[in-house]
Amino acid sequence: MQLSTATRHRVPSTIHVPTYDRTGHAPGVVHLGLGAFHRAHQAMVFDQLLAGGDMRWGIHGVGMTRPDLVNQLRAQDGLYAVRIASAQGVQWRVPGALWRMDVATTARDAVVQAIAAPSTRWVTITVTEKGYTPTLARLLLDGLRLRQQGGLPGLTIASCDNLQSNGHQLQALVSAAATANDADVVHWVQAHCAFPCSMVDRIVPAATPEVTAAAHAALGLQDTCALSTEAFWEWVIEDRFADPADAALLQSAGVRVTGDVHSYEEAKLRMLNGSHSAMALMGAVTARACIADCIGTPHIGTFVERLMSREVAPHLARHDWADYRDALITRFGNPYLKHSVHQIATDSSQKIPQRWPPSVLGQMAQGASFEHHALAAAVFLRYTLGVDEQGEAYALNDPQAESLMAIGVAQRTEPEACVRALLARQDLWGNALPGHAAWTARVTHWHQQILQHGVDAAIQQLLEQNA
Ligand code: CS2
Repeated sequence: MQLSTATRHRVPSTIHVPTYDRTGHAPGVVHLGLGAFHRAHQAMVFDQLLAGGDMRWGIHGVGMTRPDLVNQLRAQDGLYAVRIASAQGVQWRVPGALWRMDVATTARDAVVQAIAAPSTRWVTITVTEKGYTPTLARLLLDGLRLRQQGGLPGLTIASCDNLQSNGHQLQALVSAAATANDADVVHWVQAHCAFPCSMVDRIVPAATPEVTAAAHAALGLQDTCALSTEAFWEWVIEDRFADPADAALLQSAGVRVTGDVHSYEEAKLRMLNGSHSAMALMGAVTARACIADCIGTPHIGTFVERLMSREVAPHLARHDWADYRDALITRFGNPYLKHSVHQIATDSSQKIPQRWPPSVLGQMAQGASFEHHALAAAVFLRYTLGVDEQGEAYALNDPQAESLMAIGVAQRTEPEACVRALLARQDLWGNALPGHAAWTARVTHWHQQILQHGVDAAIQQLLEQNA
């Protein structure tokens, strides 16, 4: 028997399930990018608001391309279990905020209509770094045009992806996609809609069969959509809403509403996500499956601690970085998460630009060492070979996979030319790093060490030299 509205009363009473009416109201939120993250993060915040009696936070969840998850969620009436695990213990919860589901590619009109629905107040977006395309902007513009024509109120449109100044980037994308015919909509959007920047944080790995089996055991019901996450979560959002009263509501559910999202975004992208990318690439090349395996390896753990303390922290506006760093190291080690290194290495070409270059440039400006980042960049080049140090092949899952592999393929015979070719790419490193002599020299050095002695030996050498 499967989890659904009809069976939810069978869930053991120790597990929290929604008791509010999930069908009598129209959704107030359209979420674009219905993946694991949203379901274990924002959907749980909205679940709290619904449980408190404010029925405006039901979600119309939109998968951008793939129908499988949407179909599975529909079969369960939008219900799924979340395992929340930390050193303090393990707890399951079934959030109830997901009320409708669609796929943007096959039901585009339904999504446009949802954006234009009178009940809709928010659009939240997690489409990943590579999802910020004119297609996304067009989808929003078409929905917003209908709202304007219908004389409806504006929306809060919140980008929640791991991009610096994500709200500004989204707003710029929408304006850039507008044609001469859209002039009136763009004007209306500027006057009535809000694009707050926001930083969202919770580690939510793609579900594994272990999680599905654990959900079955805990619920006594099958749940093909179950997820596993950590107890920690954070959502920091700029105080810029179409309806200013939302600030207090979100705060009541534990969201931090502030005028200064920037310092949180910056710390998260460079400390958490920057370390994640470094560990993911190291793990992929050394055949370590999960982030917990990486951080639990003493020399990788020390490398990550020093990367954050010595090369990232000096350039952060967030002063409590030492506590943040220590909390991150504990979070990375969470044994329940089984966060696959290959999942995080996915789309590295889209992630590295936000995560590493700002710290490298910060170090250069102070005449300080950027050895840890240089080694990470060298591991990235080694990763493009598509085969780990045990000889096992893996796929590069990246929009730039082809061009990266074309650069990396000759690295054993022409290592220096390959380093130069990789470091020349402005799409990865920005304008200032390509051609930088000392940066190129240090990446070349670590790349040689990696090819000759392996990633682990290179890391150990770095730690000894910079003790
Ligand atoms: C990860 C993030 O896959 C990745 O690139 O670094 O998904 C990370 O787990 C989240 O940003 C944590 O909030």
